[in-house]
Amino acid sequence: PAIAYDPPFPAGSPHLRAAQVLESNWTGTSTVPSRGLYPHQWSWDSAFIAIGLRHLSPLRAQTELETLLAAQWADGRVPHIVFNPSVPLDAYFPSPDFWRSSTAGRAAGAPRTVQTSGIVQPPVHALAAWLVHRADPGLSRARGFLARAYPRLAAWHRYLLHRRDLGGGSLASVVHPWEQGMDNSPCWDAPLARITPAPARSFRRADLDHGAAEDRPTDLDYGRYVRLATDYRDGGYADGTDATGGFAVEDPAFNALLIASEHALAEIAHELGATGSARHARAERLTAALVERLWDPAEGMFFCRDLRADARGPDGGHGRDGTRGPDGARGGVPGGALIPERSVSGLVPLLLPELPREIAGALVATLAGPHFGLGRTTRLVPSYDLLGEAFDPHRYWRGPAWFNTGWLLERGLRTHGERERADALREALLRTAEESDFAEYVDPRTGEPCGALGFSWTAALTLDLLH
Ligand code: 9YW
Repeated sequence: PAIAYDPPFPAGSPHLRAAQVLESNWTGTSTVPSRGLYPHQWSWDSAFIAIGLRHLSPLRAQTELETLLAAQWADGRVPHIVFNPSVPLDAYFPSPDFWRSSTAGRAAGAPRTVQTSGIVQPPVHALAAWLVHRADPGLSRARGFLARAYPRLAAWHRYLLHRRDLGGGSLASVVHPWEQGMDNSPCWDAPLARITPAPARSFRRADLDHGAAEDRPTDLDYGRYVRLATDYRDGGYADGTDATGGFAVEDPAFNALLIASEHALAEIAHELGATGSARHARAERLTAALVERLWDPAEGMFFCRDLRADARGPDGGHGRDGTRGPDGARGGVPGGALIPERSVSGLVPLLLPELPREIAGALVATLAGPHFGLGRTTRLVPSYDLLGEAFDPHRYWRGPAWFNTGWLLERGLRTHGERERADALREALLRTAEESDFAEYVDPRTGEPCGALGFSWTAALTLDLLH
């Protein structure tokens, strides 16, 4: 839409600078995460971007989500990338000719008119749609924004809750590290070690044209990402009824975002004149499943569950403190084993208001404790355990702090009445975003910028925190 906005902010103010980032990353129908590194539309980026964009232009924020949802597959999946046809194929890898959505994805109902990837990303969209609606309910109602988005969002959740319940315990599984959004998290090291990497010469990494190699995943990681994506594609992007693929993980952040979005969908249903109570009830059941399957009371945080772990093998169990049974299952929880790596993902469920009080309290203690150090040794929440063997303050999701997880935890702290900590985290996020020129990620201790600058969700979530 041609709605050049003119935010009334003084020159050089953080508002204006953040708005400028979003303006220059806007393509006319959606926002690229970063001009050089990520020149297409990414799914969970768009949700976070819309949350910020609503403060500048509710119309653009609605359009951002509408563009993404227009690329939804008939089976309900919302693809993790929607490709811009005017960007050259070699600008980003894997490109549309790798995913081949319109042919390989035909049985799963990929759209014909637009090229997409075949995997998904965390379901932040219903939450974003609800927040975008609330920024300008009059415009939203006049455009039928929620009435049009609701069936698509409902189908998206149905896909995740039915086709992706690979563990049979009600949670959604991811079948590729890119789906969870934290590509090279140390959580994936063990499940990925079982995957035979695709030969390095079989693909070309465009990301290294834009990012420093030591800030990015390794070539070996990429070989395994490519193998998993190729296998999924060659199977027609079909989801088995059990964990038949090489990689299947239940992730705490992915599922917490699904739950938060299910609550938002209940609010949307209510706004549209239906009752949202069945959805609220489902979100509560999912919260119970999250606790049952992924919470570790001894460690005071949530962990990923690797559904493909050989539960009978010597390291099939949780393995750290030896208190797990030889089958790796805790308290009779069937399916795989918890992965003993502390990731920021395991803190994100703090977002959920109905989390039992003692669990919320334990998460806050873990956030401020030695592994994440918030307010003590770190100014922002690291993506991975400061004391973990794999910790690297500059390498992508193996230590650096990211602004989307920071925003989610700020919300979580506020939700659970931790006002002082939330205020401090908010201040640190704002200061670091501005000082780093809206970096993609930063060193969690020093705030030193890493990855791309002028990164869209950093700018968008800064704007949201400023409001
Ligand atoms: C890649 C776009 C995406 C994010 C992911 C992040 C990265 C793509 O960039 O993945 O090529 O590695 O890990 O969370 O959505 O910003």
